[in-house]
Amino acid sequence: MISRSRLILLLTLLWTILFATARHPIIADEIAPLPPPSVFLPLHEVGEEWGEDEYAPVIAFGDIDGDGRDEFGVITDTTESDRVHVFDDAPAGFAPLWNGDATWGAASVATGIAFGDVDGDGFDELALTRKHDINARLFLYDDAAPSTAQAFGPLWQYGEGWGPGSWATAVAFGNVDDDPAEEIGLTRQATLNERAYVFDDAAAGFATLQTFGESWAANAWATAIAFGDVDSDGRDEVALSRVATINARVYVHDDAAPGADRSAFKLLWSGGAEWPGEMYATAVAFGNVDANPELELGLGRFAAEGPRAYVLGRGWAVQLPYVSSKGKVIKPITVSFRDR
Ligand SMILES: [Ca+2]
Ligand SMILES: [Ca+2]
Ligand SMILES: [Ca+2]
Ligand SMILES: [Ca+2]
Repeated sequence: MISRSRLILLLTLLWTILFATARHPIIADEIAPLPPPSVFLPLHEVGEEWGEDEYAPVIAFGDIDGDGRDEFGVITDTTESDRVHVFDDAPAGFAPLWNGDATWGAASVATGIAFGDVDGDGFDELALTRKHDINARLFLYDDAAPSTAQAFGPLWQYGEGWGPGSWATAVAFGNVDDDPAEEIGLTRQATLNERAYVFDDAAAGFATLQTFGESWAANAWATAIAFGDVDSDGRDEVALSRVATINARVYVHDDAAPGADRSAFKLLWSGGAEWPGEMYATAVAFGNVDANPELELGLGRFAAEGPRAYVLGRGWAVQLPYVSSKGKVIKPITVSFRDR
């Protein structure tokens, strides 16, 4: 029997074809026009055969073979088989490129995936994070370049020294300095010490550039990290979201080389300090939603009422409006340069 979601999908597809055909009658040798941008149709589907309790917590795109087209990566929460699946681009028919790490322990769950170019060669590397009580919590794999000895070979790992109960929650890539190679951002669940890291690129041996969260309360931890150039100087700033019952739930820090008059990774802005104790920030992202070149900040929130996500415009200064996704001014920003 056809499912309701499939029926809706089929009707949407049919409608789109009829709509497109009516507007643009198909003639020989004409390239079919794209549907309107309000319509997205499936190009590729993953996971039909997964177990009924298995889901895809995070997906990511990146050009891991350097041909200018992005590959697609997805992690699953399985503890029994491969945790990550990478598929080639559309012209390659989304052919499976790599399935990884069925060898992880039975208690080990993937939590994050991201693609980024840590050596600046135009081929993205792949990072995975996991929830586990021993061994590494972050894995970096090589690109799929033909010149590479082993595609998806292990490049680097981190977190072996973390105690039980400490695990990696998210990973992201960004370029916080003036070279072409990207740095790695990592967040973690822990009750003390660092809750987030920025690691330098491959040429610098993935040395720790910056850590965050040492002063946070024992019940506070970082949920996500994102990089974006919010001031158009060519270097990415760093945003963090966190679970906390007081003080800010999201932070934006400066880049790694802001110039003589500013210190590296200085706190530029923080938000969410006025939220009730049970609310926390679940996600951060940067994107460009308007005409100015500076990136805007996206924020996800766990809450039983009120906005669950925000798009925040440039305003990394004291007393600028804190704006919801509806453009409604909620309250002025309170900037806090201290945290407990
Ligand atoms: Ca590619
Ligand atoms: Ca690379
Ligand atoms: Ca860099
Ligand atoms: Ca910048």
